[in-house]
Amino acid sequence: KVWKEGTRGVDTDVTSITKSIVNHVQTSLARQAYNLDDLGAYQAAALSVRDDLIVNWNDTQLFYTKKAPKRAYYLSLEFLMGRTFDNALLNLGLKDQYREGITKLGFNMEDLLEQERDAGLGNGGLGRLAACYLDSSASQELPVWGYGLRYKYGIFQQHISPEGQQLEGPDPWLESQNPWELPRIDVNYEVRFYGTAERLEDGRAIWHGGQEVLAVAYDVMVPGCYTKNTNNLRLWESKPKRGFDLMSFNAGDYEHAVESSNSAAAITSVLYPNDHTTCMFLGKELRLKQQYFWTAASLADIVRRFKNIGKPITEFPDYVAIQLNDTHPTLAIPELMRILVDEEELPWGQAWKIVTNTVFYTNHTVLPEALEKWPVPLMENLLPRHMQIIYDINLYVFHCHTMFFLQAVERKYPGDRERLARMSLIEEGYPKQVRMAHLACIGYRKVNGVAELHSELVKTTILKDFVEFEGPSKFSNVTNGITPRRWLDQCNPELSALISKTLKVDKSVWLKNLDMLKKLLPFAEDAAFRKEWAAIKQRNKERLAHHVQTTLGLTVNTNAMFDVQIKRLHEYKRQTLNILGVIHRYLALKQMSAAERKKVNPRVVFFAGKAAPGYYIAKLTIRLIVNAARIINADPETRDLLTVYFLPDYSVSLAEVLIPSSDISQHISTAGTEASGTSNMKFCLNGGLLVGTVDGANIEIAEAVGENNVFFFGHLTPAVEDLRYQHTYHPVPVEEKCPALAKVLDAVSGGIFGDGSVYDPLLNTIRQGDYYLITEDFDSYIGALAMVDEAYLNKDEWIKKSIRTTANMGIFSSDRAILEYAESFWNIEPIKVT
Ligand code: DL6
Repeated sequence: KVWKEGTRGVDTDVTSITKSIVNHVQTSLARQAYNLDDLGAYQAAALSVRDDLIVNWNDTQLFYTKKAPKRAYYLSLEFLMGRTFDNALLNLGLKDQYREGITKLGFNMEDLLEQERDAGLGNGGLGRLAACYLDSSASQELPVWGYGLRYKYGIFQQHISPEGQQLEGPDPWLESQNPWELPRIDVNYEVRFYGTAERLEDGRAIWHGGQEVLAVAYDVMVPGCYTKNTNNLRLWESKPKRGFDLMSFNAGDYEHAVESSNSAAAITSVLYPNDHTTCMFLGKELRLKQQYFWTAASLADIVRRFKNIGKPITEFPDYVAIQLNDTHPTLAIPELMRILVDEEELPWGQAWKIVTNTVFYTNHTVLPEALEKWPVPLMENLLPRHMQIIYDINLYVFHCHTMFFLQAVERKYPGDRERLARMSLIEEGYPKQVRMAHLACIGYRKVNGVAELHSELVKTTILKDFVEFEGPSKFSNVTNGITPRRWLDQCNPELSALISKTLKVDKSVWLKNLDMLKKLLPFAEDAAFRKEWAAIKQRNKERLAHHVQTTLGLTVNTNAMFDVQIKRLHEYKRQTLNILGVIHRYLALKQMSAAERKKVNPRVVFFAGKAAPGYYIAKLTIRLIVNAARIINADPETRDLLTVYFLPDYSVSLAEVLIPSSDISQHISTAGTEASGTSNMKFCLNGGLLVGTVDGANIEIAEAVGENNVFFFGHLTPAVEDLRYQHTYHPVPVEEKCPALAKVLDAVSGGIFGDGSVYDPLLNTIRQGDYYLITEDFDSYIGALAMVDEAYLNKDEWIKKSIRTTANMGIFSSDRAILEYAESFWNIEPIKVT
């Protein structure tokens, strides 16, 4: 049922909405309605929506406080929220009323939606997953809060130079007023760094001296879909504890006077552009500072809220579950130990029991280079007490709370020194390093991966020793999910409306029970339905073409198949394979006669994604894409049949335009490298088909939608290690192994896209070593694309596949995923705010 109960905090008829917007123009913005621009109108409308959100949010928090249910806290260093206005309107069920009100005031809803800046507080999949989980928690009425950082600068802006180089610019997203957050100056905690930790005889320690900064809370309201439940995302901002050093100021030394306040503010100034390479953070003290600042403030807040219930601290795990999103918040384990041992004065064993019953850890990658490690000297200096605790965990009580961890390992595997060294929290070397995944693994209640294959790989590779030591029961899987509110209803409103009309069910129902999409299956056989379905896809293509025209001034052929790959640029994701495949197609087209070309299926290939600023090879791939696109798109012989676009500055908002338009999308990582992927789910939910490797969640998508509706290619995970071995120790030249690829590489080196030598470092990664196995998969990739072409020729069959794909995607709703976490891990229940 649509949410229309009399529990709204504000009136939501069109007249009241219009009044409220005008009122905000005059009071909150102190402007006049008659000379207002789109930005002002957006701000006033947003503030009006916020009024409703605030009442719901307040009621929800009050309700939770009164009922004191067990709560879960999702600690994530990244929340890639995107825009809020449209999402809030849809979740509140108020979009139509606001559209009418805004039109009455002489504005256009779409123009106002465009005024909002994306909240880009994340790098990619991991941060967007966190945002989907917040939406699902609120929509499924679960008492879940998110905790993160309020970065002043989000993910960098990407510009592309005329030579095709990625250039980075800052993202000052808070420059204009952010109506979606509530500053809570009254909620603040002191966080300490450096100083000395003195051990006391009773096992406690006193940590003193060093630098103290203030963590100040900003609350972001997270509305559920058609429910009053409105959860909270608390983001911390760093502030100096004292304004500035008055002594230096009085002595005229102004620089020194503000030094400490600048260093405090720096902690939350910028999001690190992470890219699966911890070496990027090696020695980056500020990154470690961010991690501790955030976990310390969040835990202080969680403990304070728990204490307000008035229960003894031993009951902490009955009221609190803490989910670590990757290893970034692993310091929560030693920090909670510090609070329990040093402040609450619990014996070590009791404290450890509380920690290990409270904390859960999700792993998001098995790439060895991405596993976080921190140098011991850095940790010792910045967090002396935590380093002591980590050493103690390593040596002292583990599992049964009576035995040293390493001693327990030793007892189970006598004389196995190598295993001991492998499992230790500390990796030997110069310098020694703390292995954060091991810490998360020891201090956990459950560990999970994010897709079936990935979870299996976690158990059999990076955490194999721990599974053998502890048994497999604590290691499990929760396959990722995506919120259908943003990734269908919001980004593809016409498809959403068609689904509601066809199922004869209000969207407020099926959007929260996505398995209902299965009822679309019989309609794949209905010609009139297929026509409507295809027409919506076509209009979505035109919407994207319009976007490209207005932003880049380029004309896109909307009669072609749209082929999309959008994700972070990384060697393992193999955008290189895609662009080499495009060049192969181009060369083949050039060889064809005019008659042959007539039979070819026209294709437009879209790329979008950012490369980490220090990731040279990934940036070179962008350069190759941009320069190949320039030449290919200008070729009068082929341009009706093949064009390529690299859309700069990929963001959540751009994805919302790209995804509904795609006929086919590419998810082509080397088998065993992509933990899950979530854009694959978004494309398929919107009726785009998938070409991909047997990797991550592609596998489960194929199981759900039927293998005949996806285009798989490439080697399987078990073959990868052996192939890499062959490439290293018995290399065969590309010319022999894959002549088709050799031709493409030679064409690039030969300079068809400008100076070929520029690309040598990129092409050499394939010619020598080929760690990501492009040579091995190239032929079957080209074969899969040919099958896509063939399938697309039969438009009717293609649309049937598209409908069946959407119909079977219900299982990938993040509602399913979050309910799995709630039931199997956190032991929390939905609680409806009344
Ligand atoms: O689980 C969310 C997302 C997965 O879908 C991607 O497959 C995976 O690459 C990503 N992992 C990370 C880990 N980052 N680091 N380091 O972003 O998680």
